[in-house]
Amino acid sequence: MIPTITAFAQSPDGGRGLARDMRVRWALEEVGQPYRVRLLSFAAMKEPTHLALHPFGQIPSYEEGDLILFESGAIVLHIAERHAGLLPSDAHARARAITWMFAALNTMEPVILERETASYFDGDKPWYEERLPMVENRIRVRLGELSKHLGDADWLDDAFSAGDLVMVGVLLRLKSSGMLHEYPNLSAYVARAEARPAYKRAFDAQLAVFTSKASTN
Ligand code: GTB
Repeated sequence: MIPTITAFAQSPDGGRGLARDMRVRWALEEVGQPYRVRLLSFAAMKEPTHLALHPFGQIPSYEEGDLILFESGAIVLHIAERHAGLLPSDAHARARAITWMFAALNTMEPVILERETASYFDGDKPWYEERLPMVENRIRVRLGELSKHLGDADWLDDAFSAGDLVMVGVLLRLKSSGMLHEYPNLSAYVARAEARPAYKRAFDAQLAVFTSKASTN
């Protein structure tokens, strides 16, 4: 059964692949699973039809027959469990890969999101410039720890896994900040992931939504 995911009809990031449908597209591409995309306006995301799929009225959602999922991490895990290619078969290695998914979402993403939230909501406040270095230092603590763990390895735990996919999805949100460059092994890690053919296919697919819209406007 071909699953259907939802994504922004008008990508606020201009197709830079930062919205969370990108992780799901990438996972589907890694395992070679075709998928359909339903594009939603911001208004449609809050309408009952979509709220029946996603209680928080967000993207992405995932429909596969009578299975309906939301939360990008849960969707990636579902895809990884159903198809070969994103989770090792060894039980311990599999548990470690899932641990890295949680680490990306629960340990890395919150501090990275705090920086974005501060800029969106408090960027015009007089104390913003004073607060930003504190927010960025909390990110640096986590990046430093992650960098130390990665060392000179290619991936977080031996072979590429869903843990790397979600971690890179999170780290990409820092790309425009320049902070990743302070950790050359993390920059190289992200670049290695972006060079994967499945990543490129997913990136191009989400970009096409934006470029095809831009060309008709
Ligand atoms: N925890 C959920 C998950 O992982 O799936 C979070 C889902 C989420 O935040 N979805 C966002 C959304 O639907 C889109 S990805 N927002 C609309 C709303 O909440 O009403 C977040 C996002 C949005 C925009 C950019 N950007 O422009 O760069 C990047 C990321």
